[in-house]
Amino acid sequence: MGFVNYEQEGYVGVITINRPKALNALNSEVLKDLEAVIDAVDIDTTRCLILTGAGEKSFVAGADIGEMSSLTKAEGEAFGKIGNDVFRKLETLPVPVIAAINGFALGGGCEIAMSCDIRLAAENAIFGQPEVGLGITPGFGGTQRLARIVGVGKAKEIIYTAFNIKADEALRIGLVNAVYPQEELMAKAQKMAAKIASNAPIAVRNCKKAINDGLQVDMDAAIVIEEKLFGDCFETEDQKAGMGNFLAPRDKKVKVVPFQNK
Ligand code: DAK
Repeated sequence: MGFVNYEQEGYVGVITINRPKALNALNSEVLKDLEAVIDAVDIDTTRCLILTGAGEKSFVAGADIGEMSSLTKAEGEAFGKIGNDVFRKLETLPVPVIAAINGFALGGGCEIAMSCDIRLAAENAIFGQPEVGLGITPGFGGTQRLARIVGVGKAKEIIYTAFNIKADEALRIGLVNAVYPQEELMAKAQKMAAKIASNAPIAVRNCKKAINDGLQVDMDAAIVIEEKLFGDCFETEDQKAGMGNFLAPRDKKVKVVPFQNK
């Protein structure tokens, strides 16, 4: 569809932001297309998503500066809301999302990567929050998510200086999980996605919710969230299959029961 492609193979879906002439910058059309693609993901048949950008140069080079330059306050707020809604959808989607960062991840590009669960980067990836150089603050969650991922001091340094950082530095500070040569990036993302998809989907989904929701509250409340989501797995077909597979007699060839997402 439009500026965003979606392909699914087995349980893994790949979302590609496809506006390479503008280095996949996010204008309101891209954001609307992305929202429509996310809304259409069938969580009964999808167990992991990969988000990437078209081309070899850029993941997402930020929000569209041309479109933003003439916004009024009210329009700026409306644009910010579209972006924030899409980013929150990705973050709270009951399916893990791996960002495969194949180049520039600046401003809104860094922010959308941080809305994903796991970040894998190509060696040419460049990260940064250049907003203060443009006269604005990071507005798609950058001030919040970056501080949570890399810590307050590093986030403030990156945001106040607007310096870009390379993939190896992003790895060192924990902004990305791993760095690969560009030509290996998608295969590595696919391999990780396939591994995630091979596990019990309800359990994976509940882990995502427990981690995300638990980080918003104090430890006592977080443990209650965990207990609830732990309990929620019991009596599912997948819990029975997972434990049954483990307990099945090992001396005989017993057929492993696959996870059904039930
Ligand atoms: N917006 C629009 N077009 C962009 C773009 C962007 N962010 N980034 C690149 N392009 C376009 C360029 O204009 C150029 O278009 P043509 O001239 O060919 O038509 C094409 O992509 C290729 O770019 P370059 O020719 O510049 O390529 P280079 O290799 O020389 O440089 C670069 C690559 C990524 C270093 C450079 O393009 C660059 O600095 N781009 C801007 C990066 C940036 O500052 N990104 C952050 C944008 S600010 C809000 C919420 C969130 C936000 C805002 C508001 N609210 C709550 C309201 C988010 C803000 C941002 O993300």
